[in-house]
Amino acid sequence: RFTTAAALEEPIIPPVRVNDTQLLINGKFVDSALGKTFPTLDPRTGEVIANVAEGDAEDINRAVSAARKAFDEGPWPKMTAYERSHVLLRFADLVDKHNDELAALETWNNGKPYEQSAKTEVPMFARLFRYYAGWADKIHGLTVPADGPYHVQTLHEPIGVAGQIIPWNFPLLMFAWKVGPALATGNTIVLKTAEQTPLTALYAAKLLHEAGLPPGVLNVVSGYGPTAGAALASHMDVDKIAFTGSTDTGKIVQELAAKSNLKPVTLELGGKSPFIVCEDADIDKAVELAHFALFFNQGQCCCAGSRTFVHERVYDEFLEKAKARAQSRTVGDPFQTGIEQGPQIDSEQYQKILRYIKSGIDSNATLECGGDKIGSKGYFIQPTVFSNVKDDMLIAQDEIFGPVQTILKFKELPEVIKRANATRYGLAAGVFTQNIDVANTLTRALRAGTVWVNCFDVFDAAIPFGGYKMSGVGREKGIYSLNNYLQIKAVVTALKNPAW
Ligand code: TXE
Repeated sequence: RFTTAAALEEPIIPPVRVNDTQLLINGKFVDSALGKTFPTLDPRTGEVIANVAEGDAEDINRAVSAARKAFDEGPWPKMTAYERSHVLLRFADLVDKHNDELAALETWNNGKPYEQSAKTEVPMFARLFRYYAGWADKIHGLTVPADGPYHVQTLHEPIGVAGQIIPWNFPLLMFAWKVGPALATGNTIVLKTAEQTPLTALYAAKLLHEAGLPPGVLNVVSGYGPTAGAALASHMDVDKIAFTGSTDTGKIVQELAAKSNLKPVTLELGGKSPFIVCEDADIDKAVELAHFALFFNQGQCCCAGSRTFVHERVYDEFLEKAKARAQSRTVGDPFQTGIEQGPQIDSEQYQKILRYIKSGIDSNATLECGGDKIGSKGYFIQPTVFSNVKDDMLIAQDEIFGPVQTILKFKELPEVIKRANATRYGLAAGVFTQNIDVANTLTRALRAGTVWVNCFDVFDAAIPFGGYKMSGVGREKGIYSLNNYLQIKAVVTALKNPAW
């Protein structure tokens, strides 16, 4: 039931207005230093939504100076933790109030279904800030017993100016994963948004200032990676860099950080996550969740369950149902109700996905359904399922980042463990079984930062997320994310009268 190409010719007018936008530096919207702009596009049509100021190295310099001043002179790190927590809570209330505008902007700029933006992602965005608001006044060090007449304590201090570079697949949620912990721990920030999706971060940052964030604490620079992004990663006055994006760019960011001031780096990168369906699994549930694990967000998830391993005894039944489910997926204008899948983000990703589909066909995987684009406008792709996929095919090795499910057959547990782990990635895994021993074996054997058992894509604010191997460095969300933004200072004081 694909929306007809004709229906896509007349896109629904989004329920929100956008003006041309500027950079947010030191609490003010300003033009870029060179006066450059770039168009931000509607992925439904490829047409321009607005022109956005394009930040470059000089704008990063201005933003870093503002963040530096706000850190060194305050008031942010010097405010009480309770006051900082309050700003984040007030912001979350404003997000609730502006839920529909934020959701409309997110969908317009990214192409994800409006219902997903409005009912899941914007509420989750507010939830994340409430979660981090809760941490702000609960961060403290230890008293440490030492050999000798010393009083030893640790102070958990903010690290300073955090540089953050985010991608386009979840513009608001990536903002929250980065900005939330950095603000809760008292840091100041320069955030570089993805060139495809600059709009919601600017709007959210404006609301943060309305909630009482002092100027200079959060600066948002729209712009491209090799210019603005690289300037941020290599800046000598940035104390920490956090990045989400491709593994290749993650390597560049880490190199730039090392070659400049050796700033610590956290990276959240690509994946090729296995989704393992054992012979005793509840097949209908496994089919539905394997479908969700791959097709959610147009397949543009770093943790997508993109290698569906199915036990040979249930393979035929699973395949038939997975194909039927993909064929019933509703694709169309993301502003229309009941739509499960909108367009891919941009022409580059769209072409990349179509090339992978061709590679699957050329390497003799069986194309069960889909396999083509939809319409001539925008970046819509049919939900596609390949069966008979072998481990050495490119579609089983590379991150496709699109609506393409690849189904592989397995026979035995040790075999599937070995094959599931035979990847340079290690972000996530899904396990479907009703046997507790099989589940326990798999959860321990799989080399991945998250293993979901009989569920997938459960993203609570408190659950840490991050990758093994080339899927990344460090963890975001949860208690672990706070450490990314803290320095630990040991204070050792000699005791005059140790006996007391
Ligand atoms: O990623 P990039 P792209 C994967 C996915 C996708 C592929 C390419 O497989 O198909 O990456 O996507 C900034 N210095 N993921 O090209 O380039 C860039 O401006 C500093 C997985 O969009 O990694 C943007 O803000 N920064 C992923 C951010 O990096 C640079 C989400 C991500 O862009 C830079 C997105 C440079 N030299 C894509 N070059 C996930 N883990 O969720 C680019 N950037």
